Amino acid sequence: MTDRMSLTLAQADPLVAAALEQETLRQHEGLEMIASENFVSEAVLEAAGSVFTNKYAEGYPGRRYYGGCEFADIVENLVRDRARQLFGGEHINAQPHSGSQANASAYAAVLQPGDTILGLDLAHGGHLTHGHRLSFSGKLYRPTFYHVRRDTEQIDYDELEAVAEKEKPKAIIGGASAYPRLWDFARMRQVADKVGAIYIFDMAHIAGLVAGGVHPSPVPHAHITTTTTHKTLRGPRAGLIICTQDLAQAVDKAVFPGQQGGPLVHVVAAKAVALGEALRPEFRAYATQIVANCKALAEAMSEAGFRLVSGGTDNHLILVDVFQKGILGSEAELALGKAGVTVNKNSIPWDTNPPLKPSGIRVGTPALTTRGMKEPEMRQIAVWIAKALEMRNDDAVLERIRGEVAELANQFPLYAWRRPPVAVHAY
Ligand code: DSN
Repeated sequence: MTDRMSLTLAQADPLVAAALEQETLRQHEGLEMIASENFVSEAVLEAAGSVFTNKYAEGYPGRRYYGGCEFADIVENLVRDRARQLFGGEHINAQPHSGSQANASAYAAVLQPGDTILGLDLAHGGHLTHGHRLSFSGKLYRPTFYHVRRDTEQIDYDELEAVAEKEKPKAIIGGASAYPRLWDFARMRQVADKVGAIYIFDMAHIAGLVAGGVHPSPVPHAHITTTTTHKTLRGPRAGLIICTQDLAQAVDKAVFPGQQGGPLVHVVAAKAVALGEALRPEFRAYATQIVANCKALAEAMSEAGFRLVSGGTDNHLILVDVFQKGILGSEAELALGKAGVTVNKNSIPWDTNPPLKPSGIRVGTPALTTRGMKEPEMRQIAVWIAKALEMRNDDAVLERIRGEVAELANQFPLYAWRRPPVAVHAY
């Protein structure tokens, strides 16, 4: 070991250490309401920052292209076993580095370039990898789309069926990144069977709710289910694939060597830890509270006069039509950021504004629920959001709200090793 190898981060690289310190403070002092984000446990963090990062393990447990993989095999097998226990699928691929790579692998396993796919339009809540023209999915395959209905703003399954019959897709893709309602998995599978398509469901946003038993599961219906592990599932930033046994070999080959080289073994280890946590009874209570919090937030936002897309929520997020009050989503995101509430601007279905200045914001409860916040805090937060949006051009008001937000956040501490200072940190 050279001397430099044993330095702490602060000694070795003060610039990175300072950025990390600031990010830690930001996470502690603000209210994290980006629907796709969460806070992992100390155990997940420890596994993700472990010496497994040093290991190459191309191949699969028991069939590696490198020596010294016996402990990598243990953690990868734990992911497979725990995911099977949690979600009930026949085969698990534990290696995707991300949700996008999980989707790319799922498609590569069952499609040829040029094949037609049918996914939810990004502008209606879908995801880039479900066929958007700028994503590999829209370049490599021929994308077609279904939408939400204008009246209910919920998935238009009749349209989906009509498009499927006309376009004869090889794969029908379900799942979304900004959809607050339940899915009709059985109806989608019925349509897929009718037109001879593979049914792929990307449950990235709702995986933790499915694991916690508070959301129906797509796994019994879909041929392939993909997910990220870092959203409601509260694991490390990564992906996972669940499929039927007959597709196992094609999926495994599509991940490695098709899409990826060596798995990130430290992240695989962290996935194992997170899945172990999700199997515990406390996780059911956590998932239940995410949804209860979201419903409380939805109600309070409605009472404050905001229109919610689809009128409410069944899951962990709401989509607020702020443009109905003459506010752009981009303005709302900025004002709320100044007030210490982190959300993202988001298009709403049938949006008349462009994606960078859309009509909505997406607000989610998974991260704050991890901090232990419940319905009363959600109602208080709705009051702050309404006030910050009304006074969006008054920096003094936003700064005052930021102080109140930090006070609340400090009552729900995150990581024990880094308590925030009492005063609001200026960054
Ligand atoms: N970018 C993620 C989200 O925020 O929903 C989806 O991958």
